[in-house]
Amino acid sequence: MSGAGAPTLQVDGTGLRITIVAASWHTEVMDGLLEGARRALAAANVTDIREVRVPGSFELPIAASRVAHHGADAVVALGVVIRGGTPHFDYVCQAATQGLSDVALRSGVPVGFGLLTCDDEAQALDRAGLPGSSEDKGAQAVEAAIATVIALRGI
Ligand code: DLZ
Repeated sequence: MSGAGAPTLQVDGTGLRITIVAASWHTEVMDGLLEGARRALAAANVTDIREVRVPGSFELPIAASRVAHHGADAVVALGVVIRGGTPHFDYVCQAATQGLSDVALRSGVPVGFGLLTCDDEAQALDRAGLPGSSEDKGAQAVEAAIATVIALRGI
């Protein structure tokens, strides 16, 4: 999947309560995703920010579900899964992706999807919003979550 074609979203999240739920595997990539998300929240004027850390991406949906049912206007889920030599990658990616989608649909609370699913660490670092990265998926997940809150309010 290519990052080309991503929209430029100018979002104002003033007054929103946003919680980041973040996995802990692959520290350097996660640090980049988290910093990108924090930068985007500041740029969008969001000041009510919480952060919840979970062990791995498999645990993102349960944390996102709890947060979505306890007052957050939006959730931003961050994680990175790197393909190994076993089918484990597919199971973790599938569970996290489907789980996060279920949380959004069942709760009605937008979930920004900042889960990287990569073949190797180099792909992940290139998307992590670090110096030299070509993409900033943590920031994009924040912008998408805020834009969706605003879009839903207009319906
Ligand atoms: C077990 C596992 C593996 C092999 N790889 C990753 C990964 O690349 N990224 C990630 O976020 N989590 C990984 N995990 C951990 C699972 O997500 C989960 O935390 C454990 O299976 C315990 O439930």
